[in-house]
Amino acid sequence: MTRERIDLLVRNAGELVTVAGGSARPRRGREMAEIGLIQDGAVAVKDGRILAVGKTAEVMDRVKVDENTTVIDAAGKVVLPGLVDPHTHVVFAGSREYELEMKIGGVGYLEILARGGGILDTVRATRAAGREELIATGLKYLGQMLVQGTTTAEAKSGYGLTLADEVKTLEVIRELAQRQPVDLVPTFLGAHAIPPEYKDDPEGYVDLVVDEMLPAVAREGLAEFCDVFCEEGVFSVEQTRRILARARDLGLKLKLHADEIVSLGGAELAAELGATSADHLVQVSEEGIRRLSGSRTVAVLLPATTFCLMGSKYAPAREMIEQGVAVALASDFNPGSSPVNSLQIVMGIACRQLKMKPAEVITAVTINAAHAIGRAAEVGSLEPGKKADLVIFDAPTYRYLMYRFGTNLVQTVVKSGRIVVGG
Ligand code: IZC
Ligand code: ZN
Repeated sequence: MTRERIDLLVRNAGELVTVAGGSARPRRGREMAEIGLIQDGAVAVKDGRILAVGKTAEVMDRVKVDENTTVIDAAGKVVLPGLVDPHTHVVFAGSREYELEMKIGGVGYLEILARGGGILDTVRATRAAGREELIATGLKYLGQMLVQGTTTAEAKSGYGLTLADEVKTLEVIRELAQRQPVDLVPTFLGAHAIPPEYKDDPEGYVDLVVDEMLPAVAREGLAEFCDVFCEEGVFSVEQTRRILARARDLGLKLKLHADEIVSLGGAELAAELGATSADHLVQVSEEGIRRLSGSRTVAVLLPATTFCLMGSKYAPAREMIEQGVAVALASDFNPGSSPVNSLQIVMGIACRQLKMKPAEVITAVTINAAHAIGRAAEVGSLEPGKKADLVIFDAPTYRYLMYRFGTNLVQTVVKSGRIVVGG
């Protein structure tokens, strides 16, 4: 057999975590702890794709390293697939640090929104912002995510809430995808809040989303997913069903903000509609868990949000995993309920508050996260043919990543075979 010349080799990894074998469907139940751990592992990369993965000696036998091959020695380090963040609101203007005192004083998230603040405050700032400003802040936030190990992220609109401002946001996401290394998956979230001009006519706003925004977004190919903030005082289950059914007819894939603050039956609706993911699920019902476990819908949990909202109840992750729900984790990065864009922090909180085991957490931020945004064939594991996205952590074991929570342990990030962080 002739050995293939390669562009990049990562070798001698203390722990190489492949998460291989889960590309066809999300991992659930006990499978969530199967992470394909290889000691003294190596990854060979050619033309931006993974060519070989295995023990260093086996990989070295199959490839040809020449003077143009970049070789990284990962002895004593942990190598993971590039992290996937399947729920972010990364395009927005302004910030909402003044909500801290309100939250400490016991004012609820939905109460702040009902007073015309919260999301609506960010809507005012985002409408007023030009494209260049949104691109500049987006580049800054995505750069922060990349240095912390995120190589693919979902990105939602939802702070425009007019046709023009939603299109502006989705065009900014398209521009951001071309201007920095993190792969972006665009989601239309026109149904994020009822804008002030429709305060007394919420059905009129749903009509606008269904009759004008969705057809325009689909026609221009601006989004791959449609999401709705299905929540008490925001969009009802009926309104959500109407919006998502239309989105599905137009060829978009579906997501929902489901059962976050009030248990409305969002999980059941996600399963009914065949949504790709149901997100949050802090207040999911027993029936909701049952429906999700019998569906292909991925449960995307956002524990940094519960932490930032100072909530006492977290999503019932253990129960979901034990009942066979496929669980993923995301940052929910946004200016209100989760100004956190580090998946390492989310991973640390997931162990401590969701009681997820370190191996389950790894699955939840790699292959299951990739399934939650329809990218499992391309990213989320280290397997031949996939994009060469990987992260080298200055950590002796994968468990150390959750244990040492709060410090950025990333040493090197490789995106599509190119070193984009570290050396
Ligand atoms: O800006 O508060 N939950 N949407 C739904 C958010 C949080 C974002 C925000
Ligand atoms: Zn969200």
